[in-house]
Amino acid sequence: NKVNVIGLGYIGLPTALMMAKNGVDIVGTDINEALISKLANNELTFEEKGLKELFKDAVDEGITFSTEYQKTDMYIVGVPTPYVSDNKKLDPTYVLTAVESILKNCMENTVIIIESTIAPGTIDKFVRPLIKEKGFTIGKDIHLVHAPERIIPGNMIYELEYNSRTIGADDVEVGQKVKDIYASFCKGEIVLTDIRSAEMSKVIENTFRDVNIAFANELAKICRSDDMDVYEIIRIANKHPRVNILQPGPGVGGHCISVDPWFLVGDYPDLTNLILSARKINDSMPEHVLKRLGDIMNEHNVKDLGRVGLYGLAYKENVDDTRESPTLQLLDKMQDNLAFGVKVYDPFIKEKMVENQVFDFDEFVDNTDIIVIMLAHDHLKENLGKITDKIILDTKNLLDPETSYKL
Ligand code: SAJ
Repeated sequence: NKVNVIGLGYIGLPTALMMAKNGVDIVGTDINEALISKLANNELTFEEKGLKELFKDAVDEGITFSTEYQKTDMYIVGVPTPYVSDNKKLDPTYVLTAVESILKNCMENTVIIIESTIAPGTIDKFVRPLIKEKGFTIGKDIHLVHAPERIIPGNMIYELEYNSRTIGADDVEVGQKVKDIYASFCKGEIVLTDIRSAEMSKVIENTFRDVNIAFANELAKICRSDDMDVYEIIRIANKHPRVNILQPGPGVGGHCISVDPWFLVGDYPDLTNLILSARKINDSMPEHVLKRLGDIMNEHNVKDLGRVGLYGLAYKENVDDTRESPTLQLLDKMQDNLAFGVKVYDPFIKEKMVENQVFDFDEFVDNTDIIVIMLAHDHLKENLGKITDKIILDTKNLLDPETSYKL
């Protein structure tokens, strides 16, 4: 049977391609006409290791793309799940719009699989009432499944194939049927559970990482306050068989780790002291970088922010996604505190997003005295020789401590 994948962004597209490559009959649907015409012209919409090859294989296997929802009995929904900026609660609009459109098109006995990350309870609170309101019976006309994605940008294709997955379903038989489809490409363990457990486990996975990064970031601040080398200290502590501290950095970006913990804080405000603190620590890192930069500018008597360059605009290494990027957060803070003019360069970002963005690396280097390494893209590792004579604030511990300032 045919599967209609709804939403062809960072998650929906690789998933659709991977399924198609492995023999599932797939139509990818997105309401964005420009995106569909690009895909139909064999053009990709973002960069990701191995995506081009996978795309070619999927096209050879017959994947098609459309702006229309298909008439079928299985849908996978991978649409954005943003949060409302003031209360940080999930905004389920895109998911609900997709489900509503499915209901207008679907055949009998339809399975709707939601892959988008959603706040625990979203299916009970929003999706079930919508389906009932439209006159369908859940468990008879419509079967609901939550199969949250787990792939990491930068290594998505590999992780699609090898990660374990969770399938939350109301009905074990339906869960098993969906599991068989995912097993067409997924070599990891596929765990069957109920929908709420699937929602919650996905959100706590990202929360776990956020809390652990916050621990590393707090250590960086403690060590800075007393002039200790946090990287050396973490390296030594991690020799302990049960200690595995993550790396401090200029902030936590991306649309997952910096967002999902808020769903828990929003719904359980009295029970989330640790999770809220972690969010605050990670969100404070751009400010910490800014303070470090101010100190370094004073020390070297650099007064003109126009001579400062930020290397990196994406949210992390070797991706072209800028959502919740620490550099964007830093620039926001700068506008409040200091005169503007700082230069920004990122080899992955080819369109203008911020003031004073430079598109040529040599030009960026030639016009700056202080460079803040916000990201350690492979591109920078290959070009380190070009920045050796600069004053460098290295938030990613790429360089020798003798030749650079650290967080
Ligand atoms: N970061 C640090 N220090 C670290 C590790 C990461 O500061 O030691 C920063 C990164 O620079 C970045 C942010 O954290 O700004 C998040 O990056 P990430 O690589 O940890 O994770 P994401 O957001 O790209 O992907 C996460 C993954 N979740 C987990 O590892 C638990 C991925 O598996 C999920 O599929 C994805 O969220 C998602 O879509 O939910």
